[in-house]
Amino acid sequence: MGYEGEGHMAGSGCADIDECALPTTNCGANTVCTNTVGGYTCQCAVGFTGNPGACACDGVNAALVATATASSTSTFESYSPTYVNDGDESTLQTSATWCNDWPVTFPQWVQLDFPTERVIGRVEMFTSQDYAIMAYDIAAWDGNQWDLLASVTSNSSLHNTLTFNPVRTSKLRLIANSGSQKQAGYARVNELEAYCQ
Ligand SMILES: [Ca+2]
Ligand SMILES: [Ca+2]
Repeated sequence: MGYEGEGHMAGSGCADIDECALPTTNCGANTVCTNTVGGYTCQCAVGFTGNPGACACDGVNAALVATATASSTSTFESYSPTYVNDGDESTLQTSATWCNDWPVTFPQWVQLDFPTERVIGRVEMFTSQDYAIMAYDIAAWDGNQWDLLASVTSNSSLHNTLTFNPVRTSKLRLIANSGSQKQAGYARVNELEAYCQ
């Protein structure tokens, strides 16, 4: 098992079989298959815990290891996109929020780049006190384009929980289609969290 050709000793004409490339190999859901000489191993994918065949969502906010960037950032005060994944869910306005530059044309986005692909099925969004973003989308990069995961309209809440069919992705975007009722030209995001489920 695990080899093809004559004999079963390395260097005696055996060639390893890449079991991971075979359609008959199935590590189970949310796993990573790694080919080895003479065999293969299955492990739970990043973001999942347990054993292959029963890998469960680890419940960790994947955004914490992501790099945050934005389409534009206000230079008026300190509105860095790094505030969206600093682990602080504060909805305070000062030095705790990303805010787009002004004047700019909407949509404006803030993006999380994960170091490795993650399965995302839930997003938690926190915005600034008094500045609930009225309309925004959540989208995931599928390698070719941005796929819409959730769309929020007529929002007046500072905290939104958005759930959707889990996707495997390397990048997540919040695309603000407007600002707040108070300031239509400014979208403010204080924290963007991403979970498997
Ligand atoms: Ca192998
Ligand atoms: Ca924050």
